[in-house]
Amino acid sequence: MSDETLSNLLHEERRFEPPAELAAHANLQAEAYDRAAADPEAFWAEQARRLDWAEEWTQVLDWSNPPFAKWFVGGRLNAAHNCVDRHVEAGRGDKVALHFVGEPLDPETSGTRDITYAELKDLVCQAANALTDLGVQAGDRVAIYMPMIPEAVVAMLACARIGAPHTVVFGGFSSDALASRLTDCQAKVVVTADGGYRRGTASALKPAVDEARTKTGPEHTVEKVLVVRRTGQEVDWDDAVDVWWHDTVEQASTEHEAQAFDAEHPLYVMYTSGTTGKPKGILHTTGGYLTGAAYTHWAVFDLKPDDVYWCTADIGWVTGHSYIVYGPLANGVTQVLYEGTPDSPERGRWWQIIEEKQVSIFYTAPTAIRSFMKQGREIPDRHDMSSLRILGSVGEPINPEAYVWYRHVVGGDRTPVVDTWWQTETGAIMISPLPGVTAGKPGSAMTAIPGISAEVVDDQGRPVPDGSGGLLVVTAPWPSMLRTIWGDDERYVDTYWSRFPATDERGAYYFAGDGAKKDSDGDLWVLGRVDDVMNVSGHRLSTTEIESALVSHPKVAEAAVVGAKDEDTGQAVCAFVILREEAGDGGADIVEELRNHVRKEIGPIAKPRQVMIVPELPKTRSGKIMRRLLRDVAEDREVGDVTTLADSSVMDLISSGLSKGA
Ligand code: 6R9
Repeated sequence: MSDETLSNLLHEERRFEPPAELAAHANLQAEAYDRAAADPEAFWAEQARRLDWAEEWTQVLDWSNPPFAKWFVGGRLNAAHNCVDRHVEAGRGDKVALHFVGEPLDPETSGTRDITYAELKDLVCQAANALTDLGVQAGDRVAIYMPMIPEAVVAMLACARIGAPHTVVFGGFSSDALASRLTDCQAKVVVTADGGYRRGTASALKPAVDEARTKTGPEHTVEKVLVVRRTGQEVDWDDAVDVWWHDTVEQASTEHEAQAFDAEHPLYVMYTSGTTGKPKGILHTTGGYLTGAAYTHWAVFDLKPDDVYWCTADIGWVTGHSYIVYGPLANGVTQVLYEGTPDSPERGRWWQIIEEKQVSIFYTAPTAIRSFMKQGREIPDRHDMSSLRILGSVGEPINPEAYVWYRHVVGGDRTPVVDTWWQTETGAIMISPLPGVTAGKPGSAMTAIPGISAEVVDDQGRPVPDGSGGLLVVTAPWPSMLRTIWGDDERYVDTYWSRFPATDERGAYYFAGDGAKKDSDGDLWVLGRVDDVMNVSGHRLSTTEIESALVSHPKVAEAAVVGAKDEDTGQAVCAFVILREEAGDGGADIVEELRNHVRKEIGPIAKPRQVMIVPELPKTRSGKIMRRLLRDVAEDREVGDVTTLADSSVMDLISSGLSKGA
């Protein structure tokens, strides 16, 4: 990364000190960093004691066969017991676990209700009994393909309870995507629903399962499909395979003895896209993962017993696993579970829910924040959100302007913003401010949290000096790290551990695939995937830097930047921009205005060759911009595979707008 470029953009002078009250009572204080660094294993053992163990471990970490880690060796526990039963046993059975808010406003069909920990325990026990009756045993894989309804959480915990690793497939994925996952992990049972609600209408799920079963090839492993009746729509039925949730789970006993499993027993497989077409099945195990999820949720959100927490992710994404199901429930929190979209039936829906449920901790993605910025602050301003005390961000680098807007408009300038960097592979938050300790800088994920060792290194694996950029690595194993790629140990080693193998001086580093920089204070700025780094005339430019520069222009709501092949410069900067609503069409000179704005903000080298004003950007279901598709447009190629887009028509919208000469 050229230092010149970096020092130009990352010139962020704004600092937000933690509110005094929060700092005084923060769960973690500044001393935790040194304490954890002095003896990481003792620190992690302390965190593991947040959980109930049936048998304590004999060794905190076995790293004798890197990169295959074993944490809390010999320990035994049950994840579902930790997320549910122990809260009931401690007399907190009446506490609300889930404020479920169903999508339809009609109370008849919405299913909107509160579920206490005692009720959740009964539901999980019933589902565990029903799955056992369907033949599921410890070690068998169960796929979950469901809308965001309480039964999805129940199904996950029921699997955990009986030691059957689940694989949750996002409900918006196609039958092909589902089939490839069912085949890869050889699922025995699929839990699904007839359908779910989306923007007020019922949309079907079960047909995709039926179709996927026909595509899973000769070694067809799916024996049973367990179906929740959610929308009441017509479904095809195969008596040999399909069973209704209400005929089985709801009839089952609420008594179920949770058996303890080894700390390294597989908890779940979560598929995530890699650089090749075949998705990677990221394997997480029980003790270390649950320790990481519970500890980070407690520390990073400064969780207190009376908090009302809301994470807007879908459970089909790792954020839903760690920060809706396992972390929050292990910590016994009250949380909102919302089935719908942010803008249905009207644009203020999220803010209305925050007001109504008195949400105090809110965790969402930059892409959502930018789309609210685009709509203008009048919409959030209609709601009283004074219950909020901490805001979180995850999924992409948050542009400084979006961070400041989030803090100011949503948080009323009272709330620290925690920009949390982590991955499906890391299982839990790795780099983030601590809300009661860190003076936050807009756009920076700041430092590795206590217990985690991260570094920015050059191509040789040498730490870069403050003020320069390089590759983000994790330098020591951590409890919630992935254990392997399901069925493919070699790919696990190649993908994550071969870029910086062990040398005489040090062990191997975990290569995260992200570029990052250390600013002059040594704080970290994650710059996005390294494949998003462009090289323009020999200068390395980060897409995020240029996007942030564009978003800092008052007319811009959102921007995506790609490097397109260029005969002269190797690559050239191409920007796709969505304007804020109040900016209208931006005026006749909008393109030049934006090109010059980037030139002024970063420097001539970053001035986009092209700026295209578009109505939408192509995003995955987890809100990440698919730059690969934009690169196809920028390089005038046929647009590639769009099956993982949240809305596959977006590319048509973009192409048709551009061909009309926009
Ligand atoms: C949790 C999650 C992981 C990738 C990661 C990085 C990007 C996530 C970020 C961030 C900058 C943050 N990412 N959080 N980049 N700042 N706070 O998103 O998991 O879907 O596996 O994506 O997302 O590029 O490598 P996952």
